[in-house]
Amino acid sequence: MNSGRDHTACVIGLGYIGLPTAAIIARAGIPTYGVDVSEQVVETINRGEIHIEEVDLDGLVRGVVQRGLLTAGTEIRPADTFVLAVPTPFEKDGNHTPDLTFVMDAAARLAPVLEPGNTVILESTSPVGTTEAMRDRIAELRPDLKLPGLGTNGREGGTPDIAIAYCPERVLPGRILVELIDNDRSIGGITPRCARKALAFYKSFVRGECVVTDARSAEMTKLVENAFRDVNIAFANELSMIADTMDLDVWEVIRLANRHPRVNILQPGPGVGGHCIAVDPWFIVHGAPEQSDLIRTARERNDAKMHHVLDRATALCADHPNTPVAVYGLAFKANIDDFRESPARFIAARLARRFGNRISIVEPHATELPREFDGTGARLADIDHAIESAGIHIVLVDHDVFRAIPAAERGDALVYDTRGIWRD
Ligand code: SAJ
Repeated sequence: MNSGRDHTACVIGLGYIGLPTAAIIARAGIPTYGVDVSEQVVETINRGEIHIEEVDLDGLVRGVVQRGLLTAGTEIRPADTFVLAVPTPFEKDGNHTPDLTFVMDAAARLAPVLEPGNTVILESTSPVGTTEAMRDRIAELRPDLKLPGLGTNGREGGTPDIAIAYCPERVLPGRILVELIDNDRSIGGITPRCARKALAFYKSFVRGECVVTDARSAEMTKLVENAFRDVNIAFANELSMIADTMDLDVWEVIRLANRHPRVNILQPGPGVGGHCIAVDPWFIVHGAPEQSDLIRTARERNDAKMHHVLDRATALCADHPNTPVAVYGLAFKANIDDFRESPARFIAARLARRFGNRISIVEPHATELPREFDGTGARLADIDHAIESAGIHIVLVDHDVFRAIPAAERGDALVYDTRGIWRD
């Protein structure tokens, strides 16, 4: 692919993945147009500003907008390569059924602007078969185009007009800009030719190795990566619950076990949060419910850990009436300001509702408490105040600033440390 001015990209969905991706493509010199349904998001980006927090993203977006390489709008426009980075949540049926509405809607809005020679890439985490379903939706709306993997589509042989591929991202929040460039990528074409076209596109801004495969394998790879991590965290969380009943220090046991050359146990915590690891394994379970016992059980164990922590924290507070309690952390993991889908936030809010003004929440990444704390009497406190005033400390997030609190400062207060950061 020619990454010069004659090639253009259109990124659909300007969220946590779409915006950084659009900015990186633009920085590679490819004029990029970003599309989002939110007018506010579009206006913010066109001013050179950002609506999400991510390390170094502000400067990057400002730069590419100023240079005219990134613009945003609410309507899809013609381009050479389209990248779809829209959400794939669950349906609201309580059964963890994948909701593909955003992908299919984006495909339907994209179909009218497609021209022969275009490449369409789905990046959203998706159940196996979604890329083909997206292709089928486009085929319905554009019978004039020859799409890949559909035989001759009523015509004689020849090369498909459009290339379609699935290429998942695998970036870690807080390191998105680095990992977008340095991580290896799976490039899954509906046909090998589709993979080749998508490969050429990613090669223009990815330094990691781009490994070519088929679309269904690439879809499953993404789900498997996060299910692998979920199962391994579930193992650590289950160990921690076993250790609690046996009165063992789980971190000591893990530290020792991990000295085995082929053992690498992850860290227990108050449950698994975020928008990926707690969600994606269900896409596998939904696709093969009879065969995915282990993956489903791991999910359930990680959710159970959150309730286990809540029960123990509640008992600790109830057993020591009138003792002020400091709860450390609301984020879904260390050193980020993302409080969505966070077990810490769930546990803290339940404690606040039960114990009211005894509870101080310490969260350096928050300027105010989320709405569910309204009326509970709980308040946001700084670290110094919490350490000096609380008789019970409950650690839910392993932010570095919490890790750095020396044992001497905590005195003889009671500690429930779900992250194992205060073991000194
Ligand atoms: N956690 C533990 N113990 C651990 C590791 C993590 O309790 O030893 C918890 C964290 O506290 C957090 C949750 O798991 O609540 C998820 O955190 P994470 O750092 O494992 O992952 P995410 O959700 O930030 O990002 C994951 C990554 N996937 C893998 O590492 C396989 C990332 O590479 C993916 O791109 C991302 O999901 C995604 O978008 O799918």
